[in-house]
Amino acid sequence: MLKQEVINKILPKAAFAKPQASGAAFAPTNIALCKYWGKRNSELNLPCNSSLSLSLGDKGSFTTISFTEVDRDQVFLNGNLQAANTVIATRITEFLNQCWPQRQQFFQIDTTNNIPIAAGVASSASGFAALVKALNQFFNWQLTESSLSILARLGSGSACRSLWPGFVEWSAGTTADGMDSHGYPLTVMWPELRLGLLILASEEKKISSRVAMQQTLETSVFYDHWLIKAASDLGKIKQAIKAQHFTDFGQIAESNALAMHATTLTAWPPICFSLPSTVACMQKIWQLRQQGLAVYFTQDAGPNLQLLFLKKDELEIQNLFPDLQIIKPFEA
Ligand code: 2P0
Repeated sequence: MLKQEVINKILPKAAFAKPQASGAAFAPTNIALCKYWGKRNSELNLPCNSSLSLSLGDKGSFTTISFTEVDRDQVFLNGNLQAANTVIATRITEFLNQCWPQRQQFFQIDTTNNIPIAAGVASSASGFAALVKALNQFFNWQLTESSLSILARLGSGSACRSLWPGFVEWSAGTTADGMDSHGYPLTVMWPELRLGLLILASEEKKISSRVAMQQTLETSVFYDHWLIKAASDLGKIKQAIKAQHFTDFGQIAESNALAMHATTLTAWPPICFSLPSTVACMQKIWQLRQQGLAVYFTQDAGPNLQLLFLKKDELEIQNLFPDLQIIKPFEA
């Protein structure tokens, strides 16, 4: 199995021989500004296109890992034991089985997310990133950040960007084993940048990102155009970040999100992540921009929007969107 070969390339020999008492680590949630949408290899979560994200400072997952005497893995989320058949427990156990085949030892994994699940921001990204960091500490692997990023990607694609704060690029890579497909931090800081979480619905998604991106790749006639635009957007947004040119930055991010959603709408069966309230908020944002306010949005695989704006407009935007949860990605 290819995944096993990749894991064997990354982990040191006798990787599980010398456990510490426990491992503990934090990883931030990230929001993509140039989206990852579509895989060239589903087993390894290798993307068709490179992407770029912004980590949400101290908002994310804190995970501890230790051995348990119980004869199966125990996954606690925010203090609550998750049933073994839940998506989260199954994905973690499968991942641990792949890292350590034929293991006789089981783990207790405690994850606390300090961003509410209802916020509609993916927790699998920070969750898998924190898990591989905690494993790295527990077994004293001393892996490089790039190796940790590859390992996190095998759990969930977007997790490979959650190893660093700030802006992170995930290079799609070209090799079959994906050893060149991992995150790279951008050195740019942008202290005035703000990201607002606009929660429009918190019920569970009807379709997972994993299924939706595959369905899109297989059926949308726009998919090839998406790949061309994704490459172009990535180059342009890196320039806008470097120049701290906010309106270019916001426009590229918003346009990229809308293009991703255009591909899902043109998939068959069609996938529409937006609700009427999502569209109403988009129209409100477009109207505010016409009135001169520099506010843009991005949208993940769900109905919620994430607003992009600068510190100087923070008060005005908070008044316009009273429920907005404002994140300062570059301020403690
Ligand atoms: C992203 N999303 O770049 C894109 C944009 C959602 C919309 O990555 O199958 O949970 O585990 O690799 O990473 C969400 O998909 O999917 C995602 P898998 P993942 O953030």
